[in-house]
Amino acid sequence: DGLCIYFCGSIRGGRGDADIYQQLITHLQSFGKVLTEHVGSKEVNEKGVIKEDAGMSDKEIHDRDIMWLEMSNVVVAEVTTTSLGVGYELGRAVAMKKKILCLFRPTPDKRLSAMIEGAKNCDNFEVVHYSDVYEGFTAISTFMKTL
Ligand code: 6K6
Repeated sequence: DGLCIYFCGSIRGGRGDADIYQQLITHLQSFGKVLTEHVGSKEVNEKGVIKEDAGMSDKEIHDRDIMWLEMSNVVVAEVTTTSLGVGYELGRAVAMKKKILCLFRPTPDKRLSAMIEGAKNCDNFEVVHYSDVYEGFTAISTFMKTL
């Protein structure tokens, strides 16, 4: 009930998967509070401009996101669209010893960074390959049961 979830998805790295982020966030909201729900917002474009947040500096965004990351119990990242910000958040989350689930949709021309795929271990860092959003929901539900 008091679970805080930090969702990561590309913003300036490209908004091509924003619809999928929104669906994954909606599913995650049945498990707890998603602190970063704006990541799935249709109001966010590739410049990272979001209506409610217009006027926040990059430093304010960074500092608020790191505070939310510290508050969170679990981190779920959709890593198919390459994003420096998501990679940075995942590195910080590992250092904070957070429970992490990465979701990746493989295609013939796309391989996940070795630094994400290779971070997979038994306890804190999971990487799941999936093909449609329903498989993503299942992966999230399975992961949440291990908490
Ligand atoms: C407001 C004004 C200007 O930009 C905004 C909104 N931008 C962001 N707001 C909140 N979180 C952000 C923003 N830009 C990046 N992030 C965080 O980095 C999110 O938590 C994403 O998971 C990740 C995306 O990084 P990039 O490198 O793809 O932008």
